[in-house]
Amino acid sequence: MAVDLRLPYDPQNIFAKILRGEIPVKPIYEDDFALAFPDIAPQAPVHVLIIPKGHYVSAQDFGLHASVAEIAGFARAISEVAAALDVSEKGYRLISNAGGDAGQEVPHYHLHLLAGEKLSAKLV
Ligand code: DGP
Repeated sequence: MAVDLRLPYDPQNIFAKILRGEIPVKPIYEDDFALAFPDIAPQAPVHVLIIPKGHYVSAQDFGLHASVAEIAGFARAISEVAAALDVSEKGYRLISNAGGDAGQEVPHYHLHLLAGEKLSAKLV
């Protein structure tokens, strides 16, 4: 079911469980602000999810309520992930679905990083 952005953060969402280590993932990158791991249903040869460690429902929630340090740390982490994946030269796409019309399914802010081929116009 698509995310209702009016609802408060649900600590039982799947990415909160991943952050608590209750669901195992293969980390691509991790620091104080972010965790990156492969998407379970990849839409491109490289499809990685980048999530902040703080509890924010969406890009909107994160942008309005995260601290400047969290926002800066997350921005840095995105580039660290691209470097770790070695995709910055050929290019990559970042997507964040926010709310029902965008088809957001998991109510913890995340970026999809897609790469590894010439990407078609619509993905994720
Ligand atoms: P979105 O529609 O933007 O909310 O994308 C959520 C993504 O999360 C979707 O591409 C599939 C992925 N996903 C859902 N559950 C899991 C999981 O348990 N593990 C991993 N690695 N990815 C998941």
